Amino acid sequence: MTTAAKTNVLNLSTEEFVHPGNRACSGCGLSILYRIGLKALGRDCIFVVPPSCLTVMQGLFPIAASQMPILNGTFASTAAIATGVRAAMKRRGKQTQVVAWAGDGGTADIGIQALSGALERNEDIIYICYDNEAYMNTGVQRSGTTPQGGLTTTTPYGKKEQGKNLPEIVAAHNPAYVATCSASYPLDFHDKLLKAKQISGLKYIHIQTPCPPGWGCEERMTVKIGKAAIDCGLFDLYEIEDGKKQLSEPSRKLLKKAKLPSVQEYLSMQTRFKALSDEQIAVMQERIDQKWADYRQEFCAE
Ligand SMILES: Cc1ncc(C[n+]2csc(CCOP(=O)(O)OP(=O)(O)O)c2C)c(N)n1
Ligand code: SF4
Ligand SMILES: [Mg+2]
Repeated sequence: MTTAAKTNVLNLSTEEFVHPGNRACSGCGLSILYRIGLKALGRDCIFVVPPSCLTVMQGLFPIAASQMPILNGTFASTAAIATGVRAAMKRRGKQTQVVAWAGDGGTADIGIQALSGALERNEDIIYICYDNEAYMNTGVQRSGTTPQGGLTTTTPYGKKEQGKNLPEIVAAHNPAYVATCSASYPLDFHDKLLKAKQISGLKYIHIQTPCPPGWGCEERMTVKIGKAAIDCGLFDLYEIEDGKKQLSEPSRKLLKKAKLPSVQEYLSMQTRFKALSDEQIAVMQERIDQKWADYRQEFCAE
């Protein structure tokens, strides 16, 4: 049921699908995911990408970072375009994977209607949302997934609302496959993509993606911060198939721990949370503790 860790640094394909050099900031979590993810997807795929850091990273004309065909569409229509491209491929008898790859703004906010329709129809596409928790490409505006209390240019005193739990919203549509990933565990992402390729219907993969300029951290901290989010139990890695949720190893191992590190450790690694009060952090910690108490009941029952 869960993805076995098949790929490691020794057996990871040495074939590269991304040309050296791209326009991402140094330390960008997305650039790790993109390079490793393409190794899992292979050459027979077409990407549909709305405006985002990924559009810029893939290449501003005339420089292209990617070796795959990419359709840059409008924000609102990513899943609808992917639906049409897949239908065209099917009509031609081709197995080509159609991969919609969008940011959190393009998924949780502007593209959610087209995504919801594609989910309801269970279209045979892979939809990847890399969630850097704000509209980064245009200068760090808040998005639907920006966490409560997070500082952005449009929430200068901290975001009031809680972030949308997008993978759970997607899961409520009962698609073929839902998985969460982290830029800090690119091989877990790689193997979940390998699995997604074998499943027909809509496969949704949601990736927490640290972004140094947007999160207010040093470039060298990207992987550590992503791991800290998982280790403190804030962000969980899991898969949902046939409505059944299974924690992936980096999160599953937390079930055995009597106490997790406090969320404060994760928050203090980034300047975007510096407006949070002690009371707000305590509420956040309570929510995490409750979630893990529920997980222990669900997964350690027998
Ligand atoms: C309809 C529309 N509105 C606004 C923009 C400007 N715009 C381009 S990229 C972007 C941010 C996208 O945010 P997200 O999807 O989270 O991706 P990220 O930039 O974080 O990678 C915005 C607002 C646009 N291109 N089209
Ligand atoms: S702003 Fe963030 S997501 Fe965008 S390229 Fe830079 S590090 Fe990556
Ligand atoms: Mg974003």
